[in-house]
Amino acid sequence: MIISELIELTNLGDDRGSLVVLEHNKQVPFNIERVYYIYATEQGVSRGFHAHRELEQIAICVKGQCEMLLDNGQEKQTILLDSPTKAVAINKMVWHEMHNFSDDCVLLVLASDIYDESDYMRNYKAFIEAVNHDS
Ligand code: T46
Repeated sequence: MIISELIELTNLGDDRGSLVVLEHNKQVPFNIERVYYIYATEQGVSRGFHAHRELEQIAICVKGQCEMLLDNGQEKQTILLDSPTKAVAINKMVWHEMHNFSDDCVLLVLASDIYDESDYMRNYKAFIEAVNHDS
């Protein structure tokens, strides 16, 4: 099952190099309220392990690579982000984990809202109960 389609971004580069754009209402289906990036992840470290109640996000490895595991409570999907032209949407109520970061990985995330810890579901059992209750 596909939980989230890989988004192929267009490289607008030329003989000077590469340029990729992410724009509201084009590649990004929400107003971008926050941007953050994860880098220098230690070998063997995995991150994430939560779902968001309302937040919508788009993630891109602008350098290096990592794997994004998506879990909607019924199915799991792993997406390899290994190019600055590949993006994945992390939709609300999708449990996500990031694994196998390369040493040089820079994971850029665009988010639909400012940081709010109360939007996080960090308990997997509670997440499963919530998605099964809503379906
Ligand atoms: C997500 C995945 C893809 C803030 O204070 N503000 C922020 O905007 C963010 C993103 C984090 N923080 C604080 C909260 C924690 O004390 O930074 C610390 C590390 O955050 P966290 O453990 O949630 O990091 P990850 O890598 O597990 O998850 C992050 C995002 O938090 C999360 O929303 O979807 O990346």
